[in-house]
Amino acid sequence: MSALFPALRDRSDQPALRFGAETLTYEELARAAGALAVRIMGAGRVAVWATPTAETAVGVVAALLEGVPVVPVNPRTGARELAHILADSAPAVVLAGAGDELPPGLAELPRIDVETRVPHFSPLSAATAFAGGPDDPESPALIVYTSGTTGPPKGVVLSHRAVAASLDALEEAWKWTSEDILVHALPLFHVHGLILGVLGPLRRGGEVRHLGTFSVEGVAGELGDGGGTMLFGVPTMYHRLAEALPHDPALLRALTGARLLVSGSASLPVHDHERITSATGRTVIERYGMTETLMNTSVPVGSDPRPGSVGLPLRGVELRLVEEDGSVLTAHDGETVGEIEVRGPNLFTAYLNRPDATAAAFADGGWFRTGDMAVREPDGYVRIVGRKATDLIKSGGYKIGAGEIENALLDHPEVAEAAVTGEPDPDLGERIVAWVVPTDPTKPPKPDTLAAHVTALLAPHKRPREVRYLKALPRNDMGKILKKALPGPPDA
Ligand code: MCA
Ligand code: AMP
Repeated sequence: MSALFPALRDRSDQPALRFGAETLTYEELARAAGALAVRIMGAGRVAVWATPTAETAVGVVAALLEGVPVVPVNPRTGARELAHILADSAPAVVLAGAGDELPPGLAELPRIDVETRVPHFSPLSAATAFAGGPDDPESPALIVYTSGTTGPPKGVVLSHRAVAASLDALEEAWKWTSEDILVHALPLFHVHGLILGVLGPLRRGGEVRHLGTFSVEGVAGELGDGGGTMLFGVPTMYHRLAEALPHDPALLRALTGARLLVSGSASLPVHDHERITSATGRTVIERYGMTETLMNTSVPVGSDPRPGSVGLPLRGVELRLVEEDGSVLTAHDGETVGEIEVRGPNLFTAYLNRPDATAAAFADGGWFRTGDMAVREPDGYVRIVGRKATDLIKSGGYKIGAGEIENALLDHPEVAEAAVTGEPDPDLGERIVAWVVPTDPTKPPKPDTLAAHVTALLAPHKRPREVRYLKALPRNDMGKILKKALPGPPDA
């Protein structure tokens, strides 16, 4: 197939990556990634300790050049989640920054410290960097873990074909060029931050500037006058920007001066859209994607503002709405709700080691069932109205399964029964609420104790933000927990 990052061949001194004070030009990236690619030659899979650093970007690019599948690992991952990912994906090597301390499980693997400063090409590293990746577009590029309603996260196998197709469809929808400088602060172990946010600019031959962690000041400093032309963020980030806008003239200038503001991973509330547009005159463009499908739809650049809409299917993506019984909805009436199914070159290959789950995810004809419920407007625009599974929570743009948190809570000795729900939250979209029946009702576990317990086993973003105590969970005759019968929030 054609190279994923053709700009590496130009050996230019154009900036490719900037993480804080560290900048790598395309020439420097080609040298660093080429040298590393040679060192991982023949490795089955590599885990990348996905800190928000240039080392992560170099590690991932090297593996893609060499055709070695990458498993990005959340550097805040808890012990149980990490053990599952390692057992499931069986990486041969871990790539990390020189100073990174790795947790048990990863620390025992053969390790290569990623070097970002490599002064010369060797003949082999140059050949690898310029060859640009495996011949077979179906080769696995990345395995990204994503939560389901129950059980541990599933590894989504994404091919070189899927990555290239999705990024190229966005080139068209967003008029994305090598002139663009993308600013973001997204984590690098998911599709949004890593594939769109790092591989996207590199495929275009443009630049990515990563802020390390999200802050309003960081965004204000890098966009507009700072040179950044595009901003990618989850709705929680745009909500925080909307909150700050009325008293932050630097932010106002920055957002007004950017070419493109893109939100995704969850729906951006209309109120936040409106606050940003009325202050800046700019429209935030929403796009809709999923780990399994990469990007499906986007509001095209230059179209009229459509708050609440995720736009039109991207080039090459077929999208339909289906009813519960599988029949296809033909009405584009803005009212009839159906489940979104998609088909196209952007789709994943399989769930790793899970042929059952892979088969269940597809309807006849290769249509992937997204689980997202939507309507289509008469002009074809898609509006997402909800999700099929109530046990999937989107908090801060992260997808989190209620079941994995319930299992973690039940492992705490002071918890006798547990249920987890998502409740509306103005900042996070949804916040995780744990309903707990204490083992000893006179000594219930403290909320912080349970949050720390879930953080240690799973990840900080999966921790309950609130804990409510009950004498018993509502259950039906079969003993199944009736989440709908749980009382509302105290002030509801
Ligand atoms: C808090 N912290 C803790 C604990 N509590 N650490 C350990 N133990 C605890 N008990 C730390 C955190 O590690 C973090 O540190 C800080 O406190 C705040 O953490 P948190 O509360 O999680 O932050 P937040 O305010 O909730 O974060 C908001 C956020 C974040 C920045 C918007 O949710 C985020 O980055 N979301 C992006 C999600 C995303 O990329 N999703 C894409 C997947 P520190 O301050 O040092 O960080 S969806 C996708 O890919 C599809 C394809 C799509 O469509 O895009
Ligand atoms: P993930 O599994 O983490 O890749 O998250 C994918 C899910 O995020 C989708 O199935 C949607 O539910 C949600 N999502 C992504 N982008 C949007 C958006 N722009 N509007 C609403 N939901 C979105």
